[in-house]
Amino acid sequence: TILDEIIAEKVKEVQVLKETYVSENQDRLEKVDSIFDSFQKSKTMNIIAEIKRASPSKGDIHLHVNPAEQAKRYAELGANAISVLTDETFFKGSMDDLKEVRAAVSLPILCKDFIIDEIQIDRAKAFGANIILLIVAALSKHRMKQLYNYATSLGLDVLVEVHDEIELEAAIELNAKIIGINNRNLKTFKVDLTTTERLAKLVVDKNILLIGESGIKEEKDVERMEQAGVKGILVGETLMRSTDLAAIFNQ
Ligand code: IGP
Repeated sequence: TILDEIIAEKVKEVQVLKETYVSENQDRLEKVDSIFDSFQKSKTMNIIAEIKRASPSKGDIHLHVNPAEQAKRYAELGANAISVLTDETFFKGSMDDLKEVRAAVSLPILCKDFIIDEIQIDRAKAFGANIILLIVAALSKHRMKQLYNYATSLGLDVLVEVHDEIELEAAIELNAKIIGINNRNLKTFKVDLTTTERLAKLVVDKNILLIGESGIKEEKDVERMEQAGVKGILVGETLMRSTDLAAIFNQ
């Protein structure tokens, strides 16, 4: 599957990173509050707006976007956090995109990548991320737990991504506080908003923050996510393709 391919590539990247990465000075980084409380408390839907140049399923989306300008625009229009796709090989993003976004906005930033090693977490933090993504489908239970504990020990929020009932159970077992329900199956690329509707119902613990991810295009999709009970949505393609962002955010 594509996910296997991506993970194989990440294994190589991590090898190189371990030989070359020198940790950066983090003094310049500002502290931002965890999204957990602010998202849980707010009465309206929280939006995590994504910087996504391209994807394996859609090809180029907005390849030459200026990440800092796009993030500033998202922030002005009321986004609650920014997600930056940092994978280079499959999504044409970069850690420099993340760094530029960090310099441009003071919102929480999600480093959106396929994390399989602690060194990627170190780097995400050093480049200014506040939240990292861990994908249940991409990790063994044991590694998931290690990486989760490592990230939280560094003061990062962790968005634990699930796509089906079994993965959701693993996330709950892990005691994940923030769970993202991905409407896109990373193995087949099929998008189905009923994924969030189905899985959100199974989360009875009110102390878990739920985020609906992927395939959100129209107002009625946002309403469906709201009805499903998630407190936040992660939107990439629709925002990246839009020529009238203000109209979308004002809906
Ligand atoms: C955004 P969309 O359909 O709005 O562009 O989706 C986001 O959910 C998607 O980019 C995503 C993703 C991921 C990308 C969700 N989980 C894991 C890469 C890896």
